[in-house]
Amino acid sequence: MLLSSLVVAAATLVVGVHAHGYVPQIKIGNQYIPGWDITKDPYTTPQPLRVVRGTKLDSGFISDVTSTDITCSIGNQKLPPGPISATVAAGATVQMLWNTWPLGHFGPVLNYMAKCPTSDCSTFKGDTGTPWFKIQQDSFVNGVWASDTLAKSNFTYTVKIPSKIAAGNYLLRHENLALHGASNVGGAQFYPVCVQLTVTGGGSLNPSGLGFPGTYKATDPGILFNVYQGDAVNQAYVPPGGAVYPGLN
Ligand SMILES: [Cu+2]
Repeated sequence: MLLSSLVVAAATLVVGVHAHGYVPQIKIGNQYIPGWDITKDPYTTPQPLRVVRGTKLDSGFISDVTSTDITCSIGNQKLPPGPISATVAAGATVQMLWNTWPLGHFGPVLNYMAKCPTSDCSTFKGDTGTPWFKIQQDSFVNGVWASDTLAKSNFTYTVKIPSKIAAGNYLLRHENLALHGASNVGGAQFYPVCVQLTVTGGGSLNPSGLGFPGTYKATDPGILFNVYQGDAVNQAYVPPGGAVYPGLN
């Protein structure tokens, strides 16, 4: 029994160090919807249709903000095999259920959307132009980084879909930004995840203006940042990508 619990503890530690985390499931209202499970979905033929964009066979980070991987994670060039989306009402929430997130990979949690210009999102890469707008961000609140709060909240983060955006199909870009190595240029680690959504209701707003790649620069103060300089500095942290788009709710 002692041995088996040690094995479990060791396995958990290995996952925490190497796997970072991904989003195998989301929740809208009371409904659980499969995300992208990197332990199963890449090995299934034909590739299953998932509302979370698939990635290459790992959950690794992106460090080059000029790469098209920054849009929707590693392998952004690969589009889903067909149309699928999760339906959510404007003003409602989408819960991102990460499988895990390591404490100590701390930083802000940033959330953007882009309206898909086509009839569904399955052919939209979102990696050219400036289709994105920021909808929600949390950084350093009451002495705790948002990613640590996510890790301590059953690896769950809740995104509110803006109430005033126009109905239609969108990509939601949900991102953990780990700053533990960010005191050197190129040391910040980006973990974006994209979800294909159909937003119902809403209003008449059609925001845009940000590009991935494009908006983030390696030397942005929220990307090149020494996270170990103390609380006073952390309180002044300015997340990359600017302010949340005004008037969304
Ligand atoms: Cu790591």
